[in-house]
Amino acid sequence: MLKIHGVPISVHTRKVIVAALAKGIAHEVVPVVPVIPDNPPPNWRELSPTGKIPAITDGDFTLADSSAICAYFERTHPAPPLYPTGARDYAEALAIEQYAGEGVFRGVVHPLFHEVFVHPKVQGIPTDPARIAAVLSKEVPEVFGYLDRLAARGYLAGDAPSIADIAVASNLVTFQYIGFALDRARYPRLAAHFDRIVALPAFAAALDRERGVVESMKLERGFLEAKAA
Ligand SMILES: N[C@@H](CCC(=O)N[C@@H](CS)C(=O)NCC(=O)O)C(=O)O
Repeated sequence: MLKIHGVPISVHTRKVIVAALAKGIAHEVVPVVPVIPDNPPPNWRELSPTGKIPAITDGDFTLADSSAICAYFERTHPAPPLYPTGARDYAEALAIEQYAGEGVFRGVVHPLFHEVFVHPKVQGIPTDPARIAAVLSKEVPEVFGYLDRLAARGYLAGDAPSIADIAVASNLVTFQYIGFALDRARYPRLAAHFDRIVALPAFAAALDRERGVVESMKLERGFLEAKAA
């Protein structure tokens, strides 16, 4: 069976799990936590040259990078499509997926996750409140403002849920898990988009599966419970 190496609370691993669930791809999640020293298996760099999660093994085939993995799924399991067919919509989906990795993850979620979780709880490094404040005051308005404008379209690329929507919403889940609120008054279209995407059956199933890990890590889950109520 296809194996997804990573942890479900990781933004990029979740993206791949949601894509696999959406396409009905049978898989098993093999836990790998790169931020915990000595956690990854000895052959990890053979599976993931950068050391990052996720990577997959599909028989004798190995592949790292969430975007490459989702593109692979699209070829092995074309239905339902996760990429729009029109040239412009397709290109926009790829651009937004890339932006989710660079702008949203690298600019916002990654630094906050490190300050709130990895530094104090894994590495014994005190949280730097100034870094958190800088991300919240500079990066978040720029990144979320852009996403809010894009979300006026309904779906971010094309007229059906695509990899762009999954990639962005996956970031917003982890952003809220670590205790930061999505400002619904300031970014109403992004908030409505988020609600719509996490309610998709594959996304909801992925979040349900994460529940145990999230609770054991004492992460914030109230934003999902509130929606479900
Ligand atoms: N471009 C990569 C990025 C993957 C990535 O940044 N993964 C994070 C978790 S979401 C990670 O492995 N972080 C641990 C580390 O950097 O050591 C992808 O799309 O898969």
